[in-house]
Amino acid sequence: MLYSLFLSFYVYFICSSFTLTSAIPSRQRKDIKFLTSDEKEQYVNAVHLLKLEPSPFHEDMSFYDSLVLLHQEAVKYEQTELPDYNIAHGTSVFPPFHRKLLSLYEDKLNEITGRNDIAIPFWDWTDPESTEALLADDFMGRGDPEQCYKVTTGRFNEASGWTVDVKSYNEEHMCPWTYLARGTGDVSATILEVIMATKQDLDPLMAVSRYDCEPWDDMASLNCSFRNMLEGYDPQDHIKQRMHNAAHWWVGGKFYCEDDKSQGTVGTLDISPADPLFFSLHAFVDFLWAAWQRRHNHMGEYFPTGTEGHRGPAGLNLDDELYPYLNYKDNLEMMKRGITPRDMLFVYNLDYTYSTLERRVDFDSL
Ligand SMILES: [Cu+2]
Repeated sequence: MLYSLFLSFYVYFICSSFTLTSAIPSRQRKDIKFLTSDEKEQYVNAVHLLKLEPSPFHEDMSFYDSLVLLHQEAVKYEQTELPDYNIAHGTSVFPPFHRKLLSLYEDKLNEITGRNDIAIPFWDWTDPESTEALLADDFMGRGDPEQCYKVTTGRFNEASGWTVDVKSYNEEHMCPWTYLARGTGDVSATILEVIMATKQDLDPLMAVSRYDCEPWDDMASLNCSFRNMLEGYDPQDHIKQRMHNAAHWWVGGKFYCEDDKSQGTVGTLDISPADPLFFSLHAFVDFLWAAWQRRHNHMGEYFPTGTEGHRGPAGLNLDDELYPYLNYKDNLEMMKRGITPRDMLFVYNLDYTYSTLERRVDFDSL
């Protein structure tokens, strides 16, 4: 009985995934709160190794720091050779840009450890239990309010050798430390309203039937832009930060350190991946995209498509190459799984899935 149930799920999955060629990927991303201590240990050790692995993209840099730099390059695109090209945040390519970044990260974690089952554990930022597991001593750890939220516990504190090596390009950056900082909820130094999503808030998100709509940025109506709602902008009120944006603000924090305004690593947009917590935060963003695709049978839906009548600005269309990945076209590792939004549409093509998707749990009952 169980077996036939499994088989029917499996057949369903084959039929519903247009480009599926093999069995369920060996990498199953799951909620941090369900990780065994062995799995946590493996993951943490692999991430530390990535910080030592040389980068194939940038000279004299570790693979890990190279990912931070790619993110930074996307954020400071204005100063680049493609000034009219569109970027990774506040636009249609927000989900595929980050799916690519996570894929580079996860592929390499497996490669350097000789494994094929290391998957990014996701932080369900609507669930206090998941948050507890995230910040626990055997995982990410916490910031100390007495030391301007310096991360002193967990597996990435200063004592464990973790360092922040990419500096923010923002002159007045407020995260100057070589160690991680996490304000976790202290946003007393910002006028922004940080509204952490609850499980109930995911229902209206999942109900939006269209991926994105004009003007393809943070002003896109939440009635027609799943992407903008997921990212966390409110076109009616820019003070309000929700969903993904709120998760960044909440973990990073914005607080007073002595008398200066400061912020944590994950709250500093350009270098936010310098905190490994970033990848778990974004794995949940990615999960929500995958769940939404499944929910609407919109596996391949993406806007703007770039076709007549649905053309968006350069850099945002389905077959446009994502910035800044397009600058690394001569690198095989970068190009292996493609660099356009179209290449990023199916998680199976990237060799991973989410355990909750496999069980076909309906989103309402998660
Ligand atoms: Cu980002």
